[in-house]
Amino acid sequence: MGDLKQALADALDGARQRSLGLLDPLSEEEQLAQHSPLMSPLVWDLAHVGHYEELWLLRAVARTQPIDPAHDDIYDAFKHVRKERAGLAILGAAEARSHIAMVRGRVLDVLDKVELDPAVPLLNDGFVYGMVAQHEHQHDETMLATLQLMASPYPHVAVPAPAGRPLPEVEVLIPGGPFVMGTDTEPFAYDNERPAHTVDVADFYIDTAPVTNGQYLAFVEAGGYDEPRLWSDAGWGHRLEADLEAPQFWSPQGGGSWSVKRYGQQIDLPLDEPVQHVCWYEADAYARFAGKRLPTEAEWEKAATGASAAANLGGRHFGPSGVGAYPDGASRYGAEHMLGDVWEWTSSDFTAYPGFTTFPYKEYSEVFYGSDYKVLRGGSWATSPLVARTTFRNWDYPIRRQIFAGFRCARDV
Ligand code: AVJ
Ligand code: FE
Repeated sequence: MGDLKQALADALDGARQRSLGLLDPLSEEEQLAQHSPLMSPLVWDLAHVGHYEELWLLRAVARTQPIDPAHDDIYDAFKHVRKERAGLAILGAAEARSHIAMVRGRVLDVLDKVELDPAVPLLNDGFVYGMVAQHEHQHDETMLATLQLMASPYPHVAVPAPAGRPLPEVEVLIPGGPFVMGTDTEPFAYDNERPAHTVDVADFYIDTAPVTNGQYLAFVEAGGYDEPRLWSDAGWGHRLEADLEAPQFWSPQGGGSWSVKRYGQQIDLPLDEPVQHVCWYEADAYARFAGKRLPTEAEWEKAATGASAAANLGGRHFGPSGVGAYPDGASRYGAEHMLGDVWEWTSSDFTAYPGFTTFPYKEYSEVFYGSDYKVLRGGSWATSPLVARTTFRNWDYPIRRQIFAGFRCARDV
């Protein structure tokens, strides 16, 4: 096998070891259960990544026949909403494992023989293999969100995250002017990151780091959740309807102290870590409280120029690091934690870049374009380094909190 093929096989293997490792500590019942109406049964995610792999690395690449036609319904994310999936005839824990292992075996045989023809867009630079490995890692992050929602503690070993350090300055100045947004050259970039195009932004300040639990606590304690003037109309409506009072998983301990539930353990709120499990409406209200605003995704991407993957990624810490823990990952402008720790809500809707074309299928990006979804950037502590890059775009509804999302603020000069 050539170097590229070996790297692709390694990427697939790395994703698989991660998926299996995440589910290893769980009983069959826990893998089949519906832990939240927002999430799939864990074993559905596992078999779904195998089905996606069959679709792209066997059926698309090698024109094979469907292994089990029923899977085209059961494991299609568009055919059944998440809360219905436990009621489908899904594979059990052992069956799912042997099924996806069988698919993987055939995939490696095909990879061995296929010509990665640069004239075929799906195969150029091994794109479709990168797409499938990224997809599995994205579902691993989804599974980590499900595990956090489980009623019983998730047995795991968290490698302690590095401590923070005092930041040199609270915000950095990003000079206005054109920059190149998106990419034409990242081999595994999704269609929504393309094409590269020039965008002009005015001078702005952006926070050096994401808003911390300590900073967010000041908003909670100042009555931010009871001050409609800090919220958008839709945000205030949602705050009332969902009875939001603090980030998800926080609980007051009396006397002004708070704890947070993390994978079933109750810990003191770590004040120096980025806040997570806040929805877009909460982020937007906090920014108003701070006299600032959320950055646009163009501003975010410009500020992130040169940020490196010296960052809290890959999930081994099971939570964010202290703010300031990764000075080496700073962007060209001195913005830290742009990659890793928490996804960062931006003010932008998820829309197509000028010149966008769907590739290779419209259900990855195109069907989600519009004003229903807000863009998140940067990846979280649970995001694989294979996925985290400064051009990567994530999106979700502005009410969602189960994802590992926080934010940083910006302001005009
Ligand atoms: C990009 C995270 C919004 O989980 O819905 C997984 C990724 N796409 N399978 C999602 C995805 C197809 C997607 N997000
Ligand atoms: Fe998927």
